Amino acid sequence: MISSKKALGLLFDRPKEPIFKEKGDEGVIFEVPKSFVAERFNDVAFEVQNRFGDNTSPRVSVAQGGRMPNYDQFTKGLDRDAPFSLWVPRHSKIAGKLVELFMSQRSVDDLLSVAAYLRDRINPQLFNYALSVATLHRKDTKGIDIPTFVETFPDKFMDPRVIQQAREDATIVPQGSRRPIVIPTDYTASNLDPEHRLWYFREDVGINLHHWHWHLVYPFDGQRELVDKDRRGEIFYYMHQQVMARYNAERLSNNMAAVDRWTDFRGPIREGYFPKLDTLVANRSWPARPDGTTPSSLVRNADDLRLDIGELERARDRLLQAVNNGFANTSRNQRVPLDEVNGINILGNMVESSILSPNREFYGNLHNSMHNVVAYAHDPDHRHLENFGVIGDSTTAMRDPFFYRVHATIDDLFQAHKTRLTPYTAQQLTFPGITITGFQAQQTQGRANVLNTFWQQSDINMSRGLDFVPRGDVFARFTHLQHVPFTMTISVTNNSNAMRQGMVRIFMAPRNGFNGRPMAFNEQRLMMMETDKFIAQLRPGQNTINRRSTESAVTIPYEQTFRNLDINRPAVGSQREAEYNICGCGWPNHMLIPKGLPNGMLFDLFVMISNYEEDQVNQDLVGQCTDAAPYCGIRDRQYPDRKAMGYPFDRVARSGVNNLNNFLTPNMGTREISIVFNNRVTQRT
Ligand code: CUO
Repeated sequence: MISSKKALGLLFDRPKEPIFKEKGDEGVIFEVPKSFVAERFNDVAFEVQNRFGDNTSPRVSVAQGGRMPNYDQFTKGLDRDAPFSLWVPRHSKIAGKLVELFMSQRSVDDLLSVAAYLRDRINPQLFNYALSVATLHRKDTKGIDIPTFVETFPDKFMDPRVIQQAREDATIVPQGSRRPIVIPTDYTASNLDPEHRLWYFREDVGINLHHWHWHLVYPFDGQRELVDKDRRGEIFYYMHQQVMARYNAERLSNNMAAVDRWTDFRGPIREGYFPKLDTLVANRSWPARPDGTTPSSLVRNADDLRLDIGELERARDRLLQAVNNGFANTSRNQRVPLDEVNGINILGNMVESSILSPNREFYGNLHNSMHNVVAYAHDPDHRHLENFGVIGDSTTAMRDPFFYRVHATIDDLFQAHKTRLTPYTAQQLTFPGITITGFQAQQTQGRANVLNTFWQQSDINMSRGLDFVPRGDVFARFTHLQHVPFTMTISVTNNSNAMRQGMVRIFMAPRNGFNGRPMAFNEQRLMMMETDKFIAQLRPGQNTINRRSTESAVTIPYEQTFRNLDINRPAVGSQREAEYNICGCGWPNHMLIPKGLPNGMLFDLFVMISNYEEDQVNQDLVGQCTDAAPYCGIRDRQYPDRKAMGYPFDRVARSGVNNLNNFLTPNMGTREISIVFNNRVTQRT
């Protein structure tokens, strides 16, 4: 018999296969009451179970229990085979209710019972989302294996031809003879589309997984205790701001212009996108958006979605007005100051918007509505019965070039607020007694301060998402950017007589801007990509800190992004195991640094050591998922840094500072580095 906790994790496996079909690689049999089996399988369920399971198959017995819901009432309006997105208001309401139902179960056994009952009756993506959110937030479900989304819904990440071939191989080719199926690298467009140069960023499986996971951790609607996380509005701003900084660095690496904000909500959208994805669940292709599509107001009764373009304009203007006033107004007309400490967090909740917005009626729902208007631009009144495009779903949104224009506009609003704040003084930035005397980055081989990037091919096991075909590994091989690992060495003098603790903050940004000239501070600060942050002990006198790129606090390693749960798996029952299974949010390490240029591209690497006593948040982190805190925060805990996210680059420079060098105080250092792109493909070993 296997535990209820393990069984819960298995409910994610092969989302369309019925509950009575064996689950997971071990072929676990769910023994469920007859009433759990969907009606159409009533006559065959137990015969099928006998056929597949033998006496040695592990079993889990699921009894009737828990609060059995009136699910068919609240899931009305989302068919089992429809695409699901949190940004469709009706869907997010349904999801909120389902999460609440899962959260309200009194025990893991009750949750298992309710989930097993519902699994074959409701939309599989809705089920996956709600059960993921519930297992991430319940105290008694820590450590449950939630398979990576790319394994259970591979259709959201890759060319349908790969999935078709995987099905064929799984059925025909014996296990030992299967070869990885290569996902083509340039299948969504040709070089005639200049935006296609960035396919490796937009269509990167790891980046899209990170984004999906981030939105799973930070719901904007539903129960208040799930939404109201420490600084959630600020982290919405910061994670997406960092995506923009990184995307712009990639654009520079491809000799492209900066992302253009979306300012005319009524004009044609220059950038088209043809995703070439199928939805396995809905048996439809994801809709495309031809170049020059003009967005219109949405009147989609089937989705309960009515949205005027004018609402976008009003929301943007009102938000900007609040920023310029320095306060927002609640629905009772009370002023909420947008100050240095809480302003960005409140504004983040207003812009997205989340239920924490001080006045959702007045300030609207700008971010989610922008996604929706673009997502339905090809069929705003549903006359063609088409669904949302990829930008309408957090799992796929980052594939669309227009995603970045939406977020450039959003970030502009946040920066309008940040620009109003008093610049940090040199005194605020200094850590008395601490001086950086040297700083460099070095690969194991080669010249100091030269970093190399190249292509790498890695494999993802798709077997958990290939419903209705025989079990066994089937790998898809995808190509992604990679870099040679490197080590940063920081030399620090501690001139005090005591041990000091420092918070080491590392960033990098391109040296030259889009006009080819060295950037002024206020331009370059927006392109600063956080690459690491960690605590260092500083003895009196000279100190040398070595830090490897694989240790970056911003990123998670490949195995964690793709949740290959069998590799590097910590010992059963160990503390690490509990953490290992649940940490899925985090920028993929293979995208830590930008691509650079074949002849080298100059970047400024930056380090600052601030006083950890001032930055520290006192909290117990034992057993928590702390792997990628800068972009993802820490589960159930406060953001582990008192400073504003993005510090010290979140504000404009003090007067007299016009470039990075003038900005430096003794506890900071910079180093010019070059990133060289090598156009070769290697395979992950
Ligand atoms: Cu993550 Cu627009 O928020 O996508």
